[in-house]
Amino acid sequence: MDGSSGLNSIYGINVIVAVGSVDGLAGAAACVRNARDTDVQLVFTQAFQVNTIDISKWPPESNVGFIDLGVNNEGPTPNRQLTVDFVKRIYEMGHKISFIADEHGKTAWKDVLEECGHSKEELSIRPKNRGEKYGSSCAILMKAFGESVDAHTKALLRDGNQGDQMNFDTPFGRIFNNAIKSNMSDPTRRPYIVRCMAQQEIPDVKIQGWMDEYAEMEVNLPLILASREDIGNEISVYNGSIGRHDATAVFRDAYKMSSIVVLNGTNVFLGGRLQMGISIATNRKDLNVLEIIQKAGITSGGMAAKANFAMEDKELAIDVIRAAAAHL
Ligand SMILES: [Mn+2]
Repeated sequence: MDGSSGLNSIYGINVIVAVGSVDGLAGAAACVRNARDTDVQLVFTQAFQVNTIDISKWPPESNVGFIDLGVNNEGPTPNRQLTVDFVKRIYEMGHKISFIADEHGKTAWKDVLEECGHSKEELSIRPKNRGEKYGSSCAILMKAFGESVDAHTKALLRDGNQGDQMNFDTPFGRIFNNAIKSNMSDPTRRPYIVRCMAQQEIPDVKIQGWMDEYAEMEVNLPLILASREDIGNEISVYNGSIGRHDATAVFRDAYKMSSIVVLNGTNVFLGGRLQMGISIATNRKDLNVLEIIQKAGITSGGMAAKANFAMEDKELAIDVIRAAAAHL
């Protein structure tokens, strides 16, 4: 495959389905910049959520590209059928998959395409295995684009490749990472940022505002960590109401002090709306905090490693978690 065929394929693209990582965002921006259709539809998803994508909104006979999207055969609930059904739906609706720039496993993609009556030979850019020469989606795109693309495109792909290795300390990496992390669940941010950064090197006022929110979170992180209260049984309580914060960063650092972390005054999704509540999280694999809290009759959402609930349930939640932790 030479550079020009990869680039030709991008030129005719109508829909990009990408994962919302820095690798996915930078790769999508590089593709938007080099596409003929400036209104390329941008769909951000995760491997385990492709069943929720509404294909009916896509332009007829779209050329579709996947970026950083692996087959859903890993993670806590592997179910590759989800990916098979998604690919089948795309073809049934009259669209065509033009390229798959993904490094999560080429054999898995080959098998899915064949199960859907297609083959990787139809792709202008083919999936790779991480650990091969092309360790990120941006690296795969860089190779496919070749030397003919402009400096802006190359910079996007270079920084996206760094982001895939968790290095966000690059001009574009910092913009994508910081503007997204201050509100991971806002569905409007990713398409907006990708379209903007496809065309310019510096963030606009809106994106700068999102980055400033992240800067505020970084300032608050040590203050929240300093609020630690050790209540025994490997449980620490932190005061998140100090200010805007990245809860994931709080938990990551708090696990260095104790295996069970209670974060008071943090944004949680409960009953379909975002509200101020409490999260209890653990890095212990033998403790399903969500199950324990739900069994106590507390309305709670989240996952095995992290439960979200309302402020008023704090005492009961801590009691049941303490009891469970003490018995394990
Ligand atoms: Mn990646």
